[in-house]
Amino acid sequence: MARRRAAAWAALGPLLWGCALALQGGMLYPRESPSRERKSLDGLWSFRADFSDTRRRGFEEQWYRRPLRESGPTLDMPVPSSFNDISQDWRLRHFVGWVWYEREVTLPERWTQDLRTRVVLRIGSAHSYAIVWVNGVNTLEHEGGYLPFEVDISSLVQVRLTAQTSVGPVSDFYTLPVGIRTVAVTESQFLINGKPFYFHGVNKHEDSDIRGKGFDWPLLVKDFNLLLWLGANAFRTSHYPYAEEVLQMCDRYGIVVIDECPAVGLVLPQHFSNTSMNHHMRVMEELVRRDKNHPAVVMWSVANEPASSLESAGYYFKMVITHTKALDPSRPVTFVTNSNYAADKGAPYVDVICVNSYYSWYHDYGHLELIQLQLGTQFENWYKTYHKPIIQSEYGAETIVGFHQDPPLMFSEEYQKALLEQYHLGLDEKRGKYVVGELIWNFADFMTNQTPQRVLGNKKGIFTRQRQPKAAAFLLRERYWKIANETRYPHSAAKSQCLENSPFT
Ligand code: GCB
Repeated sequence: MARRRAAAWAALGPLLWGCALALQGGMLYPRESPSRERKSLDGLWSFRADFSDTRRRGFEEQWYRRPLRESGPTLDMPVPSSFNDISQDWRLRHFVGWVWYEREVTLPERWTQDLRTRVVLRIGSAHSYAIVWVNGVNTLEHEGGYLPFEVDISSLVQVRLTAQTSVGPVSDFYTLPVGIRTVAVTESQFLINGKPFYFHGVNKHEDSDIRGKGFDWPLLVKDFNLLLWLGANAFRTSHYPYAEEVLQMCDRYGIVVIDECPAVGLVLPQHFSNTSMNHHMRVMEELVRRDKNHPAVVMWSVANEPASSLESAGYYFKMVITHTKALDPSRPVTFVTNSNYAADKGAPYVDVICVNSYYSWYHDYGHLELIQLQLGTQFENWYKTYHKPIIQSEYGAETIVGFHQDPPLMFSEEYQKALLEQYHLGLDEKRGKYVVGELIWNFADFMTNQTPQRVLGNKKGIFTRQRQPKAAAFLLRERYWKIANETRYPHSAAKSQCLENSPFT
């Protein structure tokens, strides 16, 4: 098969490939029209700051000649954004010197094959001195931020290309990144590629200040930098499917996902009707169809905290879970319960017991000393009844950043830390036996309806809504990296080894 693609790679700077007529004496904002097309280059770019003493290694080693990844490690950097604010690497916070951005772009065939088409690369703005290479050729230099600049690159990208397979010309191309792994569940273990896997991670929400639920690359990259900082290896998409870009990032970073459908609040008897069940099954069909090719997804969650002790919940979950398993026999299926082990009618049908509990939060206020006993009893009861692996799928405490109280009182940073510590003692008792994971509620504070229980939203985040750490984040970081190092490396291995890598274990 002879196959070449019309591809170009460009170093440094966003944002736009345009196909336009020359404009003498002005620079119009690129708008689409019947004669003009645009292709936005916003999104993830490869990035490297030149930390060498002279800041000139990139020029000396000619990083622009080859894809950036071939001359050393790169980071993902969203464009547009400020690299200083996204990273957890303190060296980038105040970095001054050359930084290299690179993006590989596939151009529409007609742009590259129709020689009458003019292809223009436009940079919206780049601080503060920009040099632009296209396919390794220096095409433009520009000094000063804020203002756009552009260059005609037609001659660099227009070549006659043919695509042919043994059965004839090819008119459509699609690339699908793949990863191959197996998932299995035993009586007491969750296995990935045949090895026991322990989920040490978070529950998230698609939420942030101002933007609310809207998808945002800089926010996503910040969140992934925080997940790596934390040493998290997993999260649940509580309580709905997340943007596909999120799952693409998980595939690339080796973060494991429990993919949840939006069945939250199934609490009334009428929610377990046939109409509801049929709709639920259709949603699972859509979810599996969309996400089945993501290796990061290791389990489907069909609901969060349904009234699973209702009689009708038994048949309901039997049907929904059986249907989901038929759609995807390769992955385990669960739902997240807050029912009592003896009353739960759906638990017989799940592969993994995912249980939420809020000891010393929604009851026994302040009685942190009860947590270990209550948690131990919870785990033992579930295990002796079902002999299935268990994930503590939620636990946590509401905390207002900056509130301090010692001895700890509810809502203070000290209380959140102390509560987590008690949970961790209880978890460590059963980790390695049949408890296969812990997911903190929640990664970050998030907005909710107003109720007397919420102080401007849910404050159980270990990060604030603005993604700054509370004291508990440091506690969890210590723990997650310790677990990551224990499960990934021999005991003697240094923490720094893992800090450079994904904690996928
Ligand atoms: C839960 C729910 C979650 C809530 C959390 C809380 O059990 O699953 O959606 O936000 O408790 O903080 O009350």
